Amino acid sequence: MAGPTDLFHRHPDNPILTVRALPYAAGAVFNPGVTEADGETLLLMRVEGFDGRSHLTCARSRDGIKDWRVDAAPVLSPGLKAYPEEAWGVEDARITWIRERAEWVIAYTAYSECGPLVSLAMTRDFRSFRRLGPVLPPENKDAALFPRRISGRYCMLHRPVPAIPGFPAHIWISFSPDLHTWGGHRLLLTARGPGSWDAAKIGMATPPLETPAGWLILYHGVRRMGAGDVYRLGLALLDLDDPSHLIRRLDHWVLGPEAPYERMGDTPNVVFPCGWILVGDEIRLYYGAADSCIALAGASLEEVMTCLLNDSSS
Ligand code: BMA
Repeated sequence: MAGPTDLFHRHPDNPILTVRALPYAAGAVFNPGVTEADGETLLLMRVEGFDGRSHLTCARSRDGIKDWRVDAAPVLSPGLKAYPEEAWGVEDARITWIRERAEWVIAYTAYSECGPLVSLAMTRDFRSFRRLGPVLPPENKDAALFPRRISGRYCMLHRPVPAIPGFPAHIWISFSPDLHTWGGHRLLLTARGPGSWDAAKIGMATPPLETPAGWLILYHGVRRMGAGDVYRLGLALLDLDDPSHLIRRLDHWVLGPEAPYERMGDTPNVVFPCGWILVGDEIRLYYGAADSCIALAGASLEEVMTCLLNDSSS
């Protein structure tokens, strides 16, 4: 049986996308959301401009690895008068196809002058977007929606930050009848504190993936080291009918910065995915590396589930 750190395999062509693939000049491209649209892989990438603010731009590819066609202009940019909470940029889009709505709902970080907060936007074509605006106040980010209602309610995972300096930041779950109003807030997954790889703060990586055994959750965990933060990834499983119930959580991380493009960049030692897709049994995980470029890693869903379900750590 594959151990936790054997599950994900980096693609040999990594990094699969850098700023050189963009049709306009920018500082960095990273942390993409991903979905399948019109038979292609679509990335909604965070692009950092030379003013230091981020916007979102689409890239499409037939095989999801090469020949990316990047839009000539951003699809979601900050600076609109109607959305002052985006004044410092829009970041880290997580895409969920919601079948009953026949549209994608995107949870992203709007960076306001009062800190980061959670905003939602909808699209049917990744060309025009309908913003719902902020749904959770600052400081909050790393939000991801479930693909369907559970017991009649939409569900969202997110990461509020405690106002007390040094307090760890955990993942919460909230519920909504209409995507506008969120309540029933509950603590779901905690940063594990000193001595662990996910000590200081944790946040959702990708939207939850439905499996017969439960909702598969990938999250990032941060450990503060002498030389700075290290971002790694962990797995957990939530109950299908009651996602506020944690079934299992691995003790070990499953992917951490090792490759040079993950170790060196604008922020060293970061692997930061915002999306994955399932192709047959293969999980394709797209992630930002060192806040500078985009990389791809694959894993077998069957192996992931076997590892998680046979783990005796929690
Ligand atoms: C997090 C987010 C991510 C970023 C990561 C590492 O807090 O802001 O966008 O990739 O830090 O710098």
